[in-house]
Amino acid sequence: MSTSSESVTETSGRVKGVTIVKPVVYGNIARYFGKKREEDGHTHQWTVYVKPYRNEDMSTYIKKVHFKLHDSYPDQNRVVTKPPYEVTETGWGEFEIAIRIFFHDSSERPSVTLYHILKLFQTGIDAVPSKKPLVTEYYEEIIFQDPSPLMQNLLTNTRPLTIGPWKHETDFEEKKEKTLQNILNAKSKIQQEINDVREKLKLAKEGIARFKTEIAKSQTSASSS
Ligand code: SLL
Repeated sequence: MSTSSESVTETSGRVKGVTIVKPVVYGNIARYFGKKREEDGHTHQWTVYVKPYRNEDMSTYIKKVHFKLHDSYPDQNRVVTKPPYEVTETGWGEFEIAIRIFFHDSSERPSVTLYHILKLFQTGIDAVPSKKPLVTEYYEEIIFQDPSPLMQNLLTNTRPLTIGPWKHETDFEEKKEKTLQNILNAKSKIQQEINDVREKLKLAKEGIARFKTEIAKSQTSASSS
């Protein structure tokens, strides 16, 4: 969370100059039954969730979370009013889930929606049906710009969610490092290509200059003969 140093509460009821960032992790975990279930054809049990990136009880500022499931499910709109913000179901197919987050102070912003494609099946080269749970989750940030004084208070006075350690399936720090490294590698590769092209351009220019002198020379010698 970052709070800038200068802030004033304006008559608009907003604390100008304050930005509060709440990092979250959302996604799903899925477990294959090992076979298709006779009675309904379901193949997986899954849980879709949104949770804090750091150990904090988000119910201080979150009022409820709506998970909008596929039409093939009864009561598609699942409402969760306290942590853990998650829905567990069984099924056979993948589809997009809208995760809509509502805050205690609705004047703040009506809601924030995250979209997640429920992932049940492993894809890629090592895709073998496995009983090992498949986790597909992402990092995201909810940003509060110039919050209301109430919301600022709720956002900054959070308690830890658990007393124990707080860990995610995905090592986001490692992912960040790798992504950063990839960007740096790409940057140096592009710099190298730019240098190569510059070098070629320089040689081409020198060639042109040489030819021009040759032409000029041959023209003077031709006219003087
Ligand atoms: C697909 N477009 O065809 C997707 C839709 C829907 C998945 C997937 C329902 C389970 C039930 C279920 O798994 N729906 O209630 O019977 O892959």
